Amino acid sequence: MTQDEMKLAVAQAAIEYIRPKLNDDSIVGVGTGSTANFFIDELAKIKHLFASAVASSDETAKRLEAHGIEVLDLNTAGQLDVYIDGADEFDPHLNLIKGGGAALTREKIVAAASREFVCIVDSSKQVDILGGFPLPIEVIPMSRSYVAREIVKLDGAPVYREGVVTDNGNEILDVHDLSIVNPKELERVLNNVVGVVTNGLFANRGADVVLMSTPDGVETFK
Ligand code: ABF
Repeated sequence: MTQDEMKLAVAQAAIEYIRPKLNDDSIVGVGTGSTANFFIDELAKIKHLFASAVASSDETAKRLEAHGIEVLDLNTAGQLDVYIDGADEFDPHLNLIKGGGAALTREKIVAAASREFVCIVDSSKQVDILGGFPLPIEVIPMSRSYVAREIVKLDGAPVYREGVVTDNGNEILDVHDLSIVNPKELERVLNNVVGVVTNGLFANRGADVVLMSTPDGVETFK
């Protein structure tokens, strides 16, 4: 099975997972990335079963609209029933690292505004301890060097993701060499560094469900 076939399989499993929860008024939160793109293409096939969507990035909004799915601003939508998105890593407690696609801030906002967060991944994303994937941090541009120095004090090795500007006009630092044994605490500590907009740890609001594609089928973690 190729990685794309696994992404398609988990996208289809997510459709089956959310289908019974949808009604004419449902607004679906939709994430960003290649797995989310498979999900969007599958979601388009059942667009008659829900009202509209909220997107976690401009790229996702474009893809949804290209399928004829109405995209609402989150301020208009209010609380969402369900949010479906990928991740870069997940641990046994369903804590996540996200933000490899630089959309972490809007992803965290949409996740926070949703009753249920369904994370869709393939088995390459499963880890015991988060941190093998460099932790993305979105920063206000003028704070980048200051935030980097503060992260070095936390024993991380920050690398500026050159040439990337987020949908919010900010920059990304990718933090290497972290072994994240207490993700909730580190998420809070990083949030308190002045200039940090968002960090890619989704621990204080992790996933409610992870659907993980393997060559033998899709596994569910709750
Ligand atoms: C988003 O897309 C991100 O938070 C994460 O960085 C990435 C995962 O992408 P992919 O599905 O392409 O591996 O969900």
